[in-house]
Amino acid sequence: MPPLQRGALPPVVGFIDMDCFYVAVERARDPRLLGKPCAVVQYPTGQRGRPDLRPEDDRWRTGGPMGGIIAVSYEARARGVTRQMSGAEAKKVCPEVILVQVPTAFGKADLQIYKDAGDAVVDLLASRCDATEKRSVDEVAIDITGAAEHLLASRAAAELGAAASAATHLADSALSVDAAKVTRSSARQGHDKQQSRDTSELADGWEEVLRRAASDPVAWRLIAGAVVVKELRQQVESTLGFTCSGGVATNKVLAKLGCGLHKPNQQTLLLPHAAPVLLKDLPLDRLPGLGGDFGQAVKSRHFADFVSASNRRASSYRCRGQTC
Ligand code: DCP
Repeated sequence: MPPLQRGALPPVVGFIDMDCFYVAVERARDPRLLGKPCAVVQYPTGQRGRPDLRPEDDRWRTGGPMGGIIAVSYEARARGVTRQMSGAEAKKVCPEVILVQVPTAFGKADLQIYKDAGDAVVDLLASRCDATEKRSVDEVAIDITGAAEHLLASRAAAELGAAASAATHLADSALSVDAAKVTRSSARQGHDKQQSRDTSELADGWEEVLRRAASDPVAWRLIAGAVVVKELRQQVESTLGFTCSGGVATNKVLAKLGCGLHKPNQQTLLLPHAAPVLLKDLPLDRLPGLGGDFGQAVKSRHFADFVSASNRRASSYRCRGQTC
């Protein structure tokens, strides 16, 4: 294994995104929901004087007024339920779906149980990370450089390679490149490719990666980082009962991008050489920060739906600016 040169190499960055988070929190509170198609719905607005529903109250809704869906279990996604639907629409496409309303306090949504669960995840991750950065209620970027270096110093290379390759997709594998081609909205709905977990496809490319990593300290550290993320994800599940997906790369943007490629309960390693392969056909809206209105503005400015096309247009603008 190549010698470590702390400080001279890029950091090892992980990204953790909880799977169907509000549903997971409800499932941890009520195991009857486990394995079932279910969704969390907002409280009905415009209904003054309704009694609040505390977290411990029966919050299952079978009919009547309810708000829109804000979180969907993967079992319900497979049956056609999406976040854009109302509770009634969800019941139409999937009559067996269980709808759980968010708790309310003082007539408004009370999101404390979800915030507390997100904080518990961050606290647990912090115990083994150099730094944590909460990016949303259920997303955390983690600096795992120290933990990765510790593994490199304490475990055999073959053991690390075997552990990483058994649990981690490579971001430039055929399966990942295919997964990257879908837009953010279909990714959210859990498209087929994203949910596939064929182990032969998972192994695709790993032999070559491990061979090359023997003379590439950056890659070795990232491979060790994949093992750290795998262990952290296992710890989150065994301690808190939530599954999550993970990404590993040398920066937050790429780690998050990798994380979103394979969900739920999977993880992806984005080695430096894989970035151009992955970015080539990536829909612009898959890039962190470009999912909403700003992404739409960038798309129309560059007349481009894909990262590669937008790059080409951006360089041709620069070129024209320099009269070349
Ligand atoms: N959420 C919300 N309103 C929205 C979107 C999300 O209240 N319009 C809440 C419910 C989600 C949580 O935030 O569970 C996290 O949102 P994500 O977009 O990360 O989606 P999920 O975690 O539900 O699903 P996935 O497994 O696709 O990440």
